[in-house]
Amino acid sequence: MPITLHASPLSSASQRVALVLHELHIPFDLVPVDMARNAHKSPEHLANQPFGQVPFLVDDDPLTDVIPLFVAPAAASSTTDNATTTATTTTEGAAATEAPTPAATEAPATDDSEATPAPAPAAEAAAAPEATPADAQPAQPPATPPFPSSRPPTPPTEPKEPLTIYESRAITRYLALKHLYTTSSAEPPAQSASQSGAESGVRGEGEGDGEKAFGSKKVEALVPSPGDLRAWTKFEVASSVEVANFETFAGRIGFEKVYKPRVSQEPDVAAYEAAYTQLGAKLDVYDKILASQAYLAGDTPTLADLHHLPLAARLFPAGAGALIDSRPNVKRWYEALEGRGAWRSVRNGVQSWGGEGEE
Ligand SMILES: N[C@@H](CCC(=O)N[C@@H](CS)C(=O)NCC(=O)O)C(=O)O
Repeated sequence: MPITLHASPLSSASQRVALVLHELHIPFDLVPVDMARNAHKSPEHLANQPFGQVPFLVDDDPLTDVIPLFVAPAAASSTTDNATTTATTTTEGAAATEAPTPAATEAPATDDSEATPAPAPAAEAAAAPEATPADAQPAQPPATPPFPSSRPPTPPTEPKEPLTIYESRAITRYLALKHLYTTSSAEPPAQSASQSGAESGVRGEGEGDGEKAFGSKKVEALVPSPGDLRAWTKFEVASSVEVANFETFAGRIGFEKVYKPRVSQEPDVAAYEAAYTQLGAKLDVYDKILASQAYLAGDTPTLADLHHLPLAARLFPAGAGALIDSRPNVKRWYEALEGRGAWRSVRNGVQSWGGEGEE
Protein backbone atom coordinates (compact mmCIF):
# COMPACT_ATOMS: atom_id res chain seq x y z
CA MET A 1 0.00 0.00 0.00
CA PRO A 2 1.42 3.40 -0.83
CA ILE A 3 0.57 4.94 2.55
CA THR A 4 2.30 3.72 5.71
CA LEU A 5 1.46 5.18 9.10
CA HIS A 6 4.05 4.74 11.82
CA ALA A 7 1.99 5.18 14.93
CA SER A 8 0.90 3.97 18.32
CA PRO A 9 -2.68 2.63 18.16
CA LEU A 10 -4.02 4.53 21.16
CA SER A 11 -2.08 7.76 20.84
CA SER A 12 -4.27 10.78 20.15
CA ALA A 13 -2.03 12.21 17.43
CA SER A 14 -1.98 8.82 15.69
CA GLN A 15 -5.77 8.61 15.89
CA ARG A 16 -6.02 12.10 14.39
CA VAL A 17 -4.23 10.99 11.24
CA ALA A 18 -5.96 7.61 11.01
CA LEU A 19 -9.32 9.36 11.38
CA VAL A 20 -8.61 11.50 8.33
CA LEU A 21 -7.32 8.52 6.33
CA HIS A 22 -10.66 6.84 7.00
CA GLU A 23 -12.60 10.01 6.24
CA LEU A 24 -10.89 10.31 2.88
CA HIS A 25 -11.19 6.60 2.28
CA ILE A 26 -7.43 6.12 1.89
CA PRO A 27 -6.20 2.60 2.75
CA PHE A 28 -3.03 2.42 4.81
CA ASP A 29 -0.65 0.05 6.53
CA LEU A 30 0.00 0.64 10.21
CA VAL A 31 3.53 0.10 11.46
CA PRO A 32 3.08 0.03 15.24
CA VAL A 33 5.69 1.97 17.20
CA ASP A 34 6.31 0.26 20.52
CA MET A 35 6.43 3.28 22.80
CA ALA A 36 6.63 1.10 25.92
CA ARG A 37 10.03 0.01 24.63
CA ASN A 38 10.98 3.55 23.65
CA ALA A 39 10.98 2.72 19.95
CA HIS A 40 10.01 6.36 19.28
CA LYS A 41 13.41 7.44 20.60
CA SER A 42 15.40 5.03 18.40
CA PRO A 43 17.76 6.47 15.77
CA GLU A 44 15.61 4.95 13.01
CA HIS A 45 12.50 6.69 14.30
CA LEU A 46 14.29 9.97 14.98
CA ALA A 47 15.47 10.01 11.37
CA ASN A 48 11.81 10.44 10.39
CA GLN A 49 10.37 12.21 13.43
CA PRO A 50 13.21 14.21 14.99
CA PHE A 51 11.20 15.05 18.12
CA GLY A 52 10.83 11.38 19.00
CA GLN A 53 7.05 11.34 18.80
CA VAL A 54 4.34 9.50 16.91
CA PRO A 55 3.03 9.54 14.27
CA PHE A 56 4.80 9.96 10.99
CA LEU A 57 3.51 8.95 7.58
CA VAL A 58 5.26 7.79 4.43
CA ASP A 59 3.59 8.24 1.05
CA ASP A 60 5.27 6.10 -1.59
CA ASP A 61 3.12 7.69 -4.27
CA PRO A 62 3.25 11.41 -3.60
CA LEU A 63 2.19 14.06 -6.03
CA THR A 64 5.13 15.13 -8.13
CA ASP A 65 3.28 17.98 -9.77
CA VAL A 66 3.38 21.52 -8.52
CA ILE A 67 -0.30 22.10 -7.91
CA PRO A 68 -1.85 25.11 -9.60
CA LEU A 69 -3.80 26.47 -6.66
CA PHE A 70 -4.98 29.55 -8.43
CA VAL A 71 -5.51 30.11 -12.10
CA ALA A 72 -4.45 33.59 -13.01
CA PRO A 73 -6.60 35.79 -15.21
CA ALA A 74 -5.71 35.14 -18.82
CA ALA A 75 -3.03 37.29 -20.42
CA ALA A 76 -1.95 38.83 -17.12
CA SER A 77 1.66 37.89 -16.80
CA SER A 78 2.06 39.70 -13.52
CA THR A 79 -0.76 37.73 -11.97
CA THR A 80 1.16 34.58 -12.73
CA ASP A 81 3.55 35.70 -10.01
CA ASN A 82 0.65 36.18 -7.71
CA ALA A 83 -0.70 32.76 -8.51
CA THR A 84 2.50 30.93 -7.88
CA THR A 85 3.17 32.78 -4.67
CA THR A 86 -0.16 31.55 -3.44
CA ALA A 87 0.74 28.04 -4.43
CA THR A 88 4.05 28.24 -2.62
CA THR A 89 2.56 29.45 0.60
CA THR A 90 -0.11 26.84 0.73
CA THR A 91 2.15 24.02 -0.27
CA GLU A 92 4.40 24.86 2.65
CA GLY A 93 1.39 24.62 4.90
CA ALA A 94 0.49 21.26 3.50
CA ALA A 95 3.54 19.36 4.61
CA ALA A 96 5.85 20.27 7.42
CA THR A 97 8.69 18.27 6.02
CA GLU A 98 9.96 17.92 2.55
CA ALA A 99 7.41 20.39 1.26
CA PRO A 100 8.04 20.83 -2.42
CA THR A 101 10.02 23.96 -3.04
CA PRO A 102 8.57 26.61 -5.31
CA ALA A 103 10.96 25.84 -8.10
CA ALA A 104 9.47 23.01 -10.05
CA THR A 105 12.55 20.88 -9.55
CA GLU A 106 10.73 17.63 -9.00
CA ALA A 107 7.89 18.31 -11.36
CA PRO A 108 8.08 16.77 -14.76
CA ALA A 109 7.56 19.18 -17.61
CA THR A 110 3.83 19.29 -17.93
CA ASP A 111 1.38 21.48 -19.68
CA ASP A 112 0.90 23.46 -16.52
CA SER A 113 4.51 23.77 -15.53
CA GLU A 114 5.33 25.05 -18.95
CA ALA A 115 2.46 27.49 -18.94
CA THR A 116 3.29 28.67 -15.46
CA PRO A 117 6.92 29.71 -15.04
CA ALA A 118 8.70 28.50 -11.93
CA PRO A 119 7.76 30.96 -9.19
CA ALA A 120 10.15 33.30 -7.49
CA PRO A 121 10.59 32.74 -3.76
CA ALA A 122 7.64 34.25 -1.92
CA ALA A 123 9.64 37.06 -0.35
CA GLU A 124 11.06 38.16 -3.66
CA ALA A 125 7.73 37.97 -5.37
CA ALA A 126 6.19 40.12 -2.67
CA ALA A 127 8.95 42.69 -2.93
CA ALA A 128 8.92 42.99 -6.70
CA PRO A 129 6.68 45.83 -7.85
CA GLU A 130 5.68 43.93 -10.95
CA ALA A 131 4.32 41.21 -8.69
CA THR A 132 1.43 43.42 -7.69
CA PRO A 133 -1.29 42.91 -10.24
CA ALA A 134 -3.29 45.88 -9.01
CA ASP A 135 -0.43 48.18 -9.96
CA ALA A 136 0.08 46.59 -13.30
CA GLN A 137 -3.37 46.66 -14.78
CA PRO A 138 -7.06 47.01 -14.02
CA ALA A 139 -8.52 44.44 -11.70
CA GLN A 140 -9.97 41.43 -13.42
CA PRO A 141 -12.09 38.73 -11.86
CA PRO A 142 -10.13 35.53 -11.34
CA ALA A 143 -10.78 32.89 -13.89
CA THR A 144 -12.76 29.95 -12.67
CA PRO A 145 -12.07 27.34 -11.59
CA PRO A 146 -9.50 28.52 -9.05
CA PHE A 147 -8.74 25.00 -7.86
CA PRO A 148 -8.18 22.24 -8.52
CA SER A 149 -7.13 21.77 -12.07
CA SER A 150 -9.28 19.25 -13.87
CA ARG A 151 -6.17 17.67 -15.31
CA PRO A 152 -5.10 14.39 -13.73
CA PRO A 153 -1.55 14.26 -12.39
CA THR A 154 1.03 13.66 -15.07
CA PRO A 155 2.69 10.26 -14.90
CA PRO A 156 6.17 10.67 -13.48
CA THR A 157 9.08 10.33 -15.81
CA GLU A 158 11.33 8.91 -13.13
CA PRO A 159 10.79 6.92 -9.92
CA LYS A 160 9.15 8.95 -7.20
CA GLU A 161 10.89 9.72 -3.95
CA PRO A 162 8.67 8.68 -1.05
CA LEU A 163 7.43 11.62 0.98
CA THR A 164 7.82 11.38 4.76
CA ILE A 165 5.72 13.73 6.92
CA TYR A 166 5.46 14.22 10.68
CA GLU A 167 3.18 16.43 12.81
CA SER A 168 -0.33 15.04 12.72
CA ARG A 169 -2.01 18.19 11.44
CA ALA A 170 0.54 18.70 8.69
CA ILE A 171 -0.09 15.11 7.62
CA THR A 172 -3.86 15.58 7.47
CA ARG A 173 -3.54 18.78 5.45
CA TYR A 174 -1.29 17.01 2.99
CA LEU A 175 -3.73 14.13 2.68
CA ALA A 176 -6.73 16.39 2.20
CA LEU A 177 -5.03 18.56 -0.41
CA LYS A 178 -3.66 15.58 -2.28
CA HIS A 179 -7.09 14.01 -2.22
CA LEU A 180 -8.76 17.20 -3.38
CA TYR A 181 -6.40 17.45 -6.29
CA THR A 182 -6.17 13.86 -7.41
CA THR A 183 -9.85 12.98 -7.14
CA SER A 184 -11.40 16.14 -8.42
CA SER A 185 -14.23 15.86 -10.87
CA ALA A 186 -13.78 17.06 -14.41
CA GLU A 187 -15.99 20.02 -13.63
CA PRO A 188 -14.71 22.28 -10.88
CA PRO A 189 -16.83 22.70 -7.78
CA ALA A 190 -19.11 25.67 -8.18
CA GLN A 191 -18.55 26.70 -4.58
CA SER A 192 -15.87 26.03 -2.07
CA ALA A 193 -16.32 23.19 0.38
CA SER A 194 -16.80 25.59 3.23
CA GLN A 195 -19.57 27.41 1.45
CA SER A 196 -21.51 24.59 -0.03
CA GLY A 197 -20.41 21.34 1.48
CA ALA A 198 -19.26 20.42 -1.98
CA GLU A 199 -18.09 16.88 -2.30
CA SER A 200 -14.70 16.35 -3.79
CA GLY A 201 -16.31 14.47 -6.62
CA VAL A 202 -14.56 11.18 -6.04
CA ARG A 203 -15.47 8.75 -8.74
CA GLY A 204 -15.26 5.07 -9.21
CA GLU A 205 -15.37 3.23 -12.49
CA GLY A 206 -18.24 4.36 -14.62
CA GLU A 207 -19.63 6.80 -12.11
CA GLY A 208 -20.95 10.06 -13.32
CA ASP A 209 -21.69 12.42 -10.53
CA GLY A 210 -19.37 11.44 -7.71
CA GLU A 211 -22.16 10.28 -5.45
CA LYS A 212 -21.58 6.60 -5.98
CA ALA A 213 -17.95 6.69 -5.07
CA PHE A 214 -17.06 3.75 -2.84
CA GLY A 215 -20.55 2.32 -3.12
CA SER A 216 -22.92 4.74 -1.46
CA LYS A 217 -20.19 6.52 0.47
CA LYS A 218 -19.55 10.16 -0.24
CA VAL A 219 -16.17 11.57 0.54
CA GLU A 220 -16.13 15.15 1.70
CA ALA A 221 -13.26 17.41 0.82
CA LEU A 222 -12.52 18.42 4.46
CA VAL A 223 -10.69 21.54 3.29
CA PRO A 224 -12.00 24.48 1.31
CA SER A 225 -10.51 25.30 -2.02
CA PRO A 226 -7.15 27.01 -1.36
CA GLY A 227 -7.98 29.27 -4.26
CA ASP A 228 -10.85 30.70 -2.23
CA LEU A 229 -8.84 32.87 0.12
CA ARG A 230 -11.75 33.91 2.32
CA ALA A 231 -12.87 30.32 2.90
CA TRP A 232 -9.30 29.13 3.31
CA THR A 233 -8.59 31.81 5.90
CA LYS A 234 -11.67 30.84 7.91
CA PHE A 235 -10.36 27.30 7.87
CA GLU A 236 -6.92 28.45 9.02
CA VAL A 237 -8.46 30.44 11.86
CA ALA A 238 -10.44 27.42 13.01
CA SER A 239 -7.33 25.26 12.75
CA SER A 240 -5.35 27.66 14.91
CA VAL A 241 -8.17 27.82 17.44
CA GLU A 242 -7.90 24.08 17.98
CA VAL A 243 -4.17 24.21 18.62
CA ALA A 244 -4.18 27.39 20.70
CA ASN A 245 -7.37 27.02 22.70
CA PHE A 246 -8.18 23.36 22.93
CA GLU A 247 -5.27 20.98 22.59
CA THR A 248 -3.16 22.25 25.47
CA PHE A 249 -5.93 22.00 28.05
CA ALA A 250 -7.72 18.91 26.77
CA GLY A 251 -4.36 17.22 26.37
CA ARG A 252 -3.50 17.93 30.00
CA ILE A 253 -6.83 16.61 31.21
CA GLY A 254 -6.40 13.38 29.26
CA PHE A 255 -2.78 13.06 30.32
CA GLU A 256 -3.58 13.32 34.01
CA LYS A 257 -6.72 11.22 34.16
CA VAL A 258 -6.48 8.76 31.26
CA TYR A 259 -2.82 8.27 30.38
CA LYS A 260 -1.29 8.33 33.86
CA PRO A 261 -3.64 5.74 35.37
CA ARG A 262 -2.97 3.54 32.33
CA VAL A 263 0.76 3.53 33.15
CA SER A 264 0.18 3.33 36.93
CA GLN A 265 1.13 6.92 37.68
CA GLU A 266 -0.65 9.28 40.07
CA PRO A 267 -2.51 12.16 38.42
CA ASP A 268 -1.55 15.70 39.34
CA VAL A 269 -4.94 16.87 40.59
CA ALA A 270 -4.02 20.57 40.67
CA ALA A 271 -2.85 20.46 37.06
CA TYR A 272 -6.05 18.65 36.06
CA GLU A 273 -8.25 21.21 37.81
CA ALA A 274 -6.41 24.17 36.34
CA ALA A 275 -6.75 22.73 32.85
CA TYR A 276 -10.43 22.00 33.48
CA THR A 277 -11.12 25.62 34.41
CA GLN A 278 -9.12 27.00 31.51
CA LEU A 279 -10.77 24.72 28.98
CA GLY A 280 -14.19 25.67 30.30
CA ALA A 281 -13.49 29.33 29.56
CA LYS A 282 -12.35 28.48 26.04
CA LEU A 283 -15.38 26.30 25.38
CA ASP A 284 -17.65 29.16 26.40
CA VAL A 285 -16.28 30.94 23.35
CA TYR A 286 -16.69 27.83 21.21
CA ASP A 287 -20.33 27.74 22.29
CA LYS A 288 -20.85 31.29 21.03
CA ILE A 289 -19.14 30.60 17.72
CA LEU A 290 -21.14 27.42 17.23
CA ALA A 291 -24.42 29.20 17.97
CA SER A 292 -24.41 30.64 14.45
CA GLN A 293 -22.64 27.96 12.45
CA ALA A 294 -22.60 24.18 12.57
CA TYR A 295 -18.82 23.80 12.44
CA LEU A 296 -15.83 25.90 13.30
CA ALA A 297 -15.01 27.02 9.78
CA GLY A 298 -18.58 27.29 8.53
CA ASP A 299 -21.50 25.02 7.88
CA THR A 300 -19.60 21.93 6.80
CA PRO A 301 -17.00 19.93 8.70
CA THR A 302 -13.33 20.46 7.98
CA LEU A 303 -10.08 19.11 9.32
CA ALA A 304 -10.22 21.84 11.95
CA ASP A 305 -13.22 20.15 13.55
CA LEU A 306 -11.98 16.60 13.14
CA HIS A 307 -8.64 17.43 14.74
CA HIS A 308 -10.45 17.86 18.06
CA LEU A 309 -11.91 14.39 18.21
CA PRO A 310 -9.19 12.26 19.83
CA LEU A 311 -8.67 14.61 22.78
CA ALA A 312 -12.32 15.63 23.04
CA ALA A 313 -13.33 11.98 23.35
CA ARG A 314 -10.84 11.52 26.20
CA LEU A 315 -12.58 14.20 28.24
CA PHE A 316 -15.34 11.72 29.07
CA PRO A 317 -13.23 8.94 30.62
CA ALA A 318 -11.21 11.72 32.28
CA GLY A 319 -14.31 12.87 34.19
CA ALA A 320 -14.54 16.10 32.20
CA GLY A 321 -17.40 15.27 29.84
CA ALA A 322 -19.51 18.00 31.47
CA LEU A 323 -17.27 20.54 29.75
CA ILE A 324 -18.94 19.45 26.52
CA ASP A 325 -22.35 18.34 27.73
CA SER A 326 -23.12 21.57 29.59
CA ARG A 327 -22.69 23.74 26.49
CA PRO A 328 -25.52 23.06 24.03
CA ASN A 329 -23.81 24.18 20.85
CA VAL A 330 -20.56 22.47 21.72
CA LYS A 331 -22.50 19.33 22.59
CA ARG A 332 -24.36 19.32 19.25
CA TRP A 333 -21.11 19.91 17.38
CA TYR A 334 -19.23 17.21 19.27
CA GLU A 335 -22.00 14.66 18.82
CA ALA A 336 -22.10 15.30 15.08
CA LEU A 337 -18.36 14.64 14.86
CA GLU A 338 -18.31 11.70 17.20
CA GLY A 339 -21.06 9.96 15.23
CA ARG A 340 -19.00 9.81 12.05
CA GLY A 341 -18.12 6.33 10.81
CA ALA A 342 -14.47 7.21 10.44
CA TRP A 343 -14.18 8.01 14.13
CA ARG A 344 -15.90 4.79 15.10
CA SER A 345 -13.22 2.98 13.09
CA VAL A 346 -10.30 4.42 15.04
CA ARG A 347 -11.61 5.39 18.48
CA ASN A 348 -10.67 2.05 20.05
CA GLY A 349 -7.26 1.93 18.42
CA VAL A 350 -5.68 2.40 15.01
CA GLN A 351 -5.24 -0.63 12.77
CA SER A 352 -4.13 -1.20 9.20
CA TRP A 353 -7.04 -0.66 6.87
CA GLY A 354 -7.66 -1.95 3.37
CA GLY A 355 -10.45 0.48 2.59
CA GLU A 356 -13.37 -1.81 3.34
CA GLY A 357 -15.81 -2.50 6.11
CA GLU A 358 -16.55 0.99 7.30
CA GLU A 359 -19.95 2.42 8.01
N1 LIG B 1 2.38 17.83 17.65
C1 LIG B 1 2.62 16.41 17.48
C2 LIG B 1 2.42 15.74 18.82
C3 LIG B 1 2.73 14.29 18.77
C4 LIG B 1 2.69 13.71 20.15
O1 LIG B 1 2.66 14.41 21.18
N2 LIG B 1 2.71 12.39 20.21
C5 LIG B 1 2.72 11.73 21.48
C6 LIG B 1 1.71 10.62 21.51
S1 LIG B 1 0.08 11.27 21.33
C7 LIG B 1 4.12 11.17 21.69
O2 LIG B 1 4.71 10.66 20.78
N3 LIG B 1 4.63 11.30 22.91
C8 LIG B 1 5.91 10.78 23.26
C9 LIG B 1 6.91 11.86 23.53
O3 LIG B 1 6.61 13.06 23.33
O4 LIG B 1 8.03 11.50 23.94
C10 LIG B 1 1.67 15.85 16.44
O5 LIG B 1 0.55 16.37 16.36
O6 LIG B 1 2.03 14.93 15.70
